[in-house]
Amino acid sequence: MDKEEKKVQVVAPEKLTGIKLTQPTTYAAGITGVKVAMDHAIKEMGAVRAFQTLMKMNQKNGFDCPGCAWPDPDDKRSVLGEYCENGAKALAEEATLKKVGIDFFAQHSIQEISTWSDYEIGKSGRLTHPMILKEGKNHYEKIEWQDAFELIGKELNKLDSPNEAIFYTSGRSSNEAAFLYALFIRAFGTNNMPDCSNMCHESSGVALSQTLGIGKGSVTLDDLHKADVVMVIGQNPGTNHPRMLSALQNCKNNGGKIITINPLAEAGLKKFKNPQKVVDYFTGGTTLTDVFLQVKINQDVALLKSIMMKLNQMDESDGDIWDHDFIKNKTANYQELIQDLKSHDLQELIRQSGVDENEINDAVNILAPAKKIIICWAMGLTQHKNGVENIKECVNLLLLKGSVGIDGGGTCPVRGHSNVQGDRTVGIVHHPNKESSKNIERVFGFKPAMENGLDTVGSIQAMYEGKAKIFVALGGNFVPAASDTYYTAQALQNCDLTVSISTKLNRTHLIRGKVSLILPTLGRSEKDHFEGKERFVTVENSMGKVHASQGKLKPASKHLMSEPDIVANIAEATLGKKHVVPWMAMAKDYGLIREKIGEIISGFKGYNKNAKDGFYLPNNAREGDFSKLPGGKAQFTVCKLPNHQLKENEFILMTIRSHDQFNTTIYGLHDRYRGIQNERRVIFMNPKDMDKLSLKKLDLVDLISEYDGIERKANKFHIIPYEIPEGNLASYFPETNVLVPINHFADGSRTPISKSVVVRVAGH
Ligand SMILES: Nc1nc2c(c(=O)[nH]1)N[C@H]1C(S)=C(S)[C@@H](COP(=O)(O)OP(=O)(O)OC[C@H]3O[C@@H](n4cnc5c(=O)[nH]c(N)nc54)[C@H](O)[C@@H]3O)O[C@H]1N2
Ligand SMILES: Nc1nc2c(c(=O)[nH]1)N[C@H]1C(S)=C(S)[C@@H](COP(=O)(O)OP(=O)(O)OC[C@H]3O[C@@H](n4cnc5c(=O)[nH]c(N)nc54)[C@H](O)[C@@H]3O)O[C@H]1N2
Ligand code: SF4
Ligand SMILES: [Mo]
Repeated sequence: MDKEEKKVQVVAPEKLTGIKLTQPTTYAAGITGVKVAMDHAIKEMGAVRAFQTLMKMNQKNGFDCPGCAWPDPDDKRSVLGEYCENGAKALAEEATLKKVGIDFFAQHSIQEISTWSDYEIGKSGRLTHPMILKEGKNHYEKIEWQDAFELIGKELNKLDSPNEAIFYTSGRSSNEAAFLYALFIRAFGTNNMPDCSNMCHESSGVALSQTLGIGKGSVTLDDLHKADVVMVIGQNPGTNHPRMLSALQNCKNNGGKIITINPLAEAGLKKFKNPQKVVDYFTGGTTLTDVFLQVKINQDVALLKSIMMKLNQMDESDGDIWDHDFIKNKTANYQELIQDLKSHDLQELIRQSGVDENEINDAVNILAPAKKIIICWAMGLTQHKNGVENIKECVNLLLLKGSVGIDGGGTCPVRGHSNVQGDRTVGIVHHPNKESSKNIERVFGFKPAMENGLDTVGSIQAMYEGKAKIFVALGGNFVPAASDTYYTAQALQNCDLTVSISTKLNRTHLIRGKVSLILPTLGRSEKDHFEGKERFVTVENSMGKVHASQGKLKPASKHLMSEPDIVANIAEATLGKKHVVPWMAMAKDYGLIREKIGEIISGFKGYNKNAKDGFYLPNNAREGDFSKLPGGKAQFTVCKLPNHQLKENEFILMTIRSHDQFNTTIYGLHDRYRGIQNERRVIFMNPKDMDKLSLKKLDLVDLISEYDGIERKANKFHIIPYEIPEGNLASYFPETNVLVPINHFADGSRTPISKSVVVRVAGH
């Protein structure tokens, strides 16, 4: 092979696919949603298999949807199916009949595959065999499982320090797999456990732990139905948590109100036609949002401050707006917060937020008499430099109203991956928890690593600088998901060994260390047999409920191993057969893993007995118990306003999801609700900004970001005139990740600034 051929494309080709524009829709779901869901499922899975499997998804005794982390109802499940359009797409993607086997890799070099789009790579199908990419080779070849494990063990043991290894986790792994993985990593001697959460809800975890004493949300699904007001901030549930719309509809039917804060008028937040309610087809569905505040990107703090100032003025004149008993008994720093509010100029805050004052007044009038308030949020708040403070400002409002720890009120960070929350609970954290460390020592008789490990950004930097040499990923697609794609790719290419435990082929598999391994694993929807016995796993949803998930489909290949089996084998190959932890026995019997989780992590007593019915984990904020916080009180925080010094012709770009993707997995090329067909290389821009730059609809442009003197470029995007605030842009992730600088992230959580990247727009 010549030198040219050896280059792998680390980013997807900047190739256009033939855009068509339609009108953005005004409602989500409805009959089109059902049709699209079935089209995807039938195309990938075959009709009979698709229908049968979908009926088992999110049912008791069935399997948990591999899509997002939205909870299922506690009791009654719908006989029509408990899933949404994007849940069906997630299943179709996993349960596809297409295969990526030994022949596939013999036929296609990594260089060739890298010239395909991420959509094409994903559509190749399911991985079927363990594969190795040897040093200097361009094709993956088959390797026996045992040889792969021995190679990993040998390489890990060769390192000068365990801290030269990085162990990534994406949030789809079960509690059992994640617990075993974390246990192994800490027995090996490091806490280098970067996790997809670091790029996602880390800001929520940090803000909530510091203010309310628990890094998770406080509400249940039932609370959403009972709330007086639900605020949906920085979240697009119609696409990313579609069944949340049923909960919002329920809330509305019970007399609740919804306030939406978003730079985009997302379809699902306007109107929802419930696919399970025949009446919705005739009545046009439910209008969900009562007040829409079209905030400028990253001006939520300004907006929330202006809302709180107005409410505070009402409280000072009439009283009874804030919950003064709650504030007095349960909170700290109230005076500081009020003083700070008063130090701002209201009109200046309103101007900065970009929202019309009359609309702010509408929101204020809804909030004033309300007590049961829930704030839901996702990436629109977390992925900014002030991501942690964005969330603390939401907590401030809830605490002022006494809305935390009551029925129908509280915090609702809406989680991404279907078990990202569970993975963290059972031990995937780079800052080791003292209590569970002590318990590990008591239960297993070894001292787990105690030094703080590296998070996602820290791991990438360490690999880039040659300080870490082995990268192991339990799921995920690290290179396109992380920021600064070229930098991240170089970091992996500097490694001696890269290992991916995956269900499907993705770009990270092509970005090799000296040697690379792909270890194919079972998906959620598949039967997990061991010596003739069927096993089940457990997961935790966005609201802290743990429950069982049991796959129903025949596995994509008989050569797949379950995630716990793979982890246990790696552990044994690394630590030896005589290690104090019975790795293989635990992998064989997940009940034993659950028993140990019960002994080590609080809240899991009776785990095996309760797994099938499901159980809620303890949640101090839900109970209104803040005793573990300073002074035993929930904490108000004085939050600063974000400071963006934009130069002439600079914009703030948010990198968001289309309706047809799950993170880096591209289901299709449409973004139906936003009126985009057959193209992902688009930038949404305000028509006034287009005029300023003399741009016309569909013109082609490049994006340039410049941080610390380094220019980063993403080329060839169609300009789409869109109802987005002036000075703001939106485009899809992961195409725009090349623009996100590695060393710019949220203060306190180190979450990359994926929703506020400063860019210039240039003609292509
Ligand atoms: N179908 C599908 N489901 C998914 C995923 C998927 O890719 N596809 N991903 C999963 C994962 S891992 C996650 S974390 C979640 C992500 O769920 P979301 O957070 O809903 O995903 P994003 O597309 O990143 O959308 C961010 C929303 O925030 C808004 N926004 C951006 N910046 C700001 C801001 O400064 N202020 C405010 N108020 N709003 C802002 C955007 O307009 C957009 O509506 O979804 C999960 N579910
Ligand atoms: N610019 C920008 N970047 C972002 C974001 C953004 O909004 N903007 N969002 C961030 C967020 S919120 C997140 S969570 C991360 C996501 O980062 P990741 O979690 O790393 O990425 P995914 O695309 O979800 O990973 C998909 C891959 O997971 C594997 N997989 C799927 N199911 C399973 C399974 O059951 N087991 C195993 N072992 N593997 C499986 C498949 O091989 C698939 O290719 O991206 C982040 N990156
Ligand atoms: S809302 Fe999320 S978990 Fe529920 S079916 Fe849809 S994608 Fe799956
Ligand atoms: Mo996420």
